Amino acid sequence: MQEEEVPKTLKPSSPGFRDVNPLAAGVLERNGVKSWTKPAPSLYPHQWSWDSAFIALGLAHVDNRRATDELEALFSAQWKTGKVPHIVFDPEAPPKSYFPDAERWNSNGLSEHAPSGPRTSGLCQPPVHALAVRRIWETAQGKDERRLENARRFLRGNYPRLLSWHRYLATARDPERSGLVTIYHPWESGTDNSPRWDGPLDRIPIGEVPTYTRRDVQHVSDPSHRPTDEEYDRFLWLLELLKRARYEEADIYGEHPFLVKDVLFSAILVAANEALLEIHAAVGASEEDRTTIERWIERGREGLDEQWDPALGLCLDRDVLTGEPLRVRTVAGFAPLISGGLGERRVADVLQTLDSPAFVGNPQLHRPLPPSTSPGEPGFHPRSYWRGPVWPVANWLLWWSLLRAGEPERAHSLRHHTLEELAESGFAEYFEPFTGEPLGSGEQSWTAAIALDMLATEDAV
Ligand code: 2M8
Repeated sequence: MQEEEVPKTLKPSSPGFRDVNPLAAGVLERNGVKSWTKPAPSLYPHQWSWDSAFIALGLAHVDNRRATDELEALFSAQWKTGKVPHIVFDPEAPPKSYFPDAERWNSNGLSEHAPSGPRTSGLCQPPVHALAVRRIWETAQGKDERRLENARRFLRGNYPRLLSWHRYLATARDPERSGLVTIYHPWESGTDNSPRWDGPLDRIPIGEVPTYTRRDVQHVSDPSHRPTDEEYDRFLWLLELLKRARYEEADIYGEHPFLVKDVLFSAILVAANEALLEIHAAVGASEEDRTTIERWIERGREGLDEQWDPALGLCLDRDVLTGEPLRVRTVAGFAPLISGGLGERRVADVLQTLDSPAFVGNPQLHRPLPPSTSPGEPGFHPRSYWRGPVWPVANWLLWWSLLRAGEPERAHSLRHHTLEELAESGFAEYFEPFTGEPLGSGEQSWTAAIALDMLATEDAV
């Protein structure tokens, strides 16, 4: 059994967290594979979509070339439909190191839309990419002409790819034009075993799943940090159904048993569309495109507004098949903050929930950082993956959204406590909320990447 490196404990934090910066850059360096970066040393040996976006965002501050290469590698595997696949497989990764592997997905064997070169999964993940492209552009400002020209060229090359990616999400994934993105699998949400998905998953009768061996549990010190075998059976059954539909959107939409409007995914798309508008302006694209992107933003915000639950003070996912909201309190409920454009009243409502004992105001927390699932939820588990642990990458999303919403004090607190957690315990994948114990993989790339981005951003308070 190969065990993941125990996260390194960093030197005690110093003012400004100076030690964190080189250590975070070192994690990204060590996880580098050719021109892209794997999410973790052994647990995740391929390229993951939203991880790469966060990684590029962090790399933009230390190595612009690697930041652009990261996204170039990912987008070279974009499907003909515009979909950016959630995993791009490395043919040279150690055999049997990750499951489900390229053979099990068989996406290019089943779908004419899959890219002919790189082998990929058949799903996608939240579209953080435009935020990373914008960061690459921002960090090039004020630099020498060559760097600026490289960034300009990169933007020009990637604008059409981003546009077609967002168009895919706004159409194939939202045939109802609700402004909300439909996901086909919990893996698409990125919050795989979140109790958000318990209700819709429980209703699905599991059929015959071809035998398989889990590889993920071999890479962590304790399998209880990972999803359970029952959850994996459900994940693998949904994958079988997607394969039977040959990853055809219309067929999936007609018969798949897991179709959910994901508010976190949808809110990230709105934020990404805002970034795309800036990229659009920088490359001087057409008026028609601008109108389209503006319409997507407006529709996204309206759709999210309809999912607001005043009693919980959170935004809720919706099960497309029952039409019912999924009443579970998780960090995804802060989606409106991420999509932005809120009135004062809604901002106040969201902040009240964030500060409440259901989240950051819980007196038992090790640090005032949001647990991925509220400790008050029956599905909460402090050590199990997206069922409760604190995820630095989720902290980043809220920190960035709070800054944008003009809430520097709360943003400062999230930044400070996140960096303090990493300085104390290393760049783990996630943390136990009541003890701060590092869990999952050590040396997780996106944890290091968000630290670099937080460190590079002036602390306003
Ligand atoms: C986790 O998901 C993968 C499947 O995609 C897994 O558990 O094997 C999630 O945390 C996901 O959000 C993340 O992108 C991925 C790689 O870090 O790991």
